Amino acid sequence: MTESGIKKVGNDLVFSGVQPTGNLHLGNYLGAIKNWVDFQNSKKCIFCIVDLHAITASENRSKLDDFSREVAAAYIASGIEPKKSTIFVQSNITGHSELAWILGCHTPIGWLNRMTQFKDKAGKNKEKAPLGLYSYPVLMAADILLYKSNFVPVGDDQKQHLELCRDIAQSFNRFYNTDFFPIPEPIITGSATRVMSLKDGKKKMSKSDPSDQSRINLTDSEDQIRKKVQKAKTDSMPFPESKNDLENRPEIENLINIYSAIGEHSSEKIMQDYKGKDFKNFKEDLCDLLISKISKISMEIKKLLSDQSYLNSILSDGAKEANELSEKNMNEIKKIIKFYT
Ligand code: AQP
Repeated sequence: MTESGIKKVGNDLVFSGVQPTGNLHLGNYLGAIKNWVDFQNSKKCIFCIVDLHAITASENRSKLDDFSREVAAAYIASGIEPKKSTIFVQSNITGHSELAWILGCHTPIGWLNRMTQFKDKAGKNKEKAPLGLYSYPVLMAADILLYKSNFVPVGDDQKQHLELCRDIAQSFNRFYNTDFFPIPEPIITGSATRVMSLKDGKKKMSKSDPSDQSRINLTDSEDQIRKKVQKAKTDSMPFPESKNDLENRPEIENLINIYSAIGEHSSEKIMQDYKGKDFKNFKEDLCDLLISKISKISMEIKKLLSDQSYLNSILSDGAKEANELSEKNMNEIKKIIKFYT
């Protein structure tokens, strides 16, 4: 049984993904990729590059092949080992879109209408938003359920989509009176599950923010990291001493959370260490920490990107592995539905 008391089926399998939309940032790393690494030694892991999701926004529809290799390089540079984990590009496996259609038939429109990411991304132009953006969470459910995944490590922004995925899996299982799909558990861990913009602590750090100053990219140079952290918004109040002092200070809380996640110290310890000092000291130490972690990743990404044939071979092997499992599961799903074969 799982924590939620639901019977566990599936292979103890971990699944997650990132869109190939360029500029992977500290939020993607701390909220997602960093947390994937530890699973590799104990569970079967599948890490996807979700290009079908990327094309839901017109501005992301270019350089998908280069950006896919960039994400693969970022995975490997962050510690994902192709020998232990399956790394592949979503559009290489037809099962994702096939299952998305099937699951869409088990998803009431009312459930999709509650999705806040669609509301945020479509904005006032809802009528002109593409159907793909609206049904994005159904495709995400298909990504996860196609492999009968049990655990999905993601950032906090994906929590609602994961809850929907669980509802969709249960809706299918109930309708066909089966326990075929596991009910996947979201894994949202670490002290930086939602990294915020360096310029506005109420906004999520995001690739699509027009200001590059709002985020630390995994490919930023030491100099860029230093400048961005030094310019990151703070305030004129003293360094906080306890959690109570963080109230209404989202920018400070964000920087402390980043320090905590990168340096692996509790936020309480950080506040004790810096109380009474000014933000300059804290920011200098934060820069050193970030540079020691991110620069290594950044250098490794550059090295990997200079060997495209290596990256292509990882993605081709990964697609073969993913396809084997996808075909097996799709055949069983078709039998459950009683499609003519
Ligand atoms: N700011 C964040 N803090 C913590 N985790 C984050 N993630 C994204 N932003 C943060 C996590 O990264 C994984 C992959 O995300 P994605 O590439 O699929 O796209 P996203 O969540 O839409 O990321 P962006 O940067 O905000 O992209 P745009 O600007 O294109 O919408 C997910 O696990 C996500 O939770």
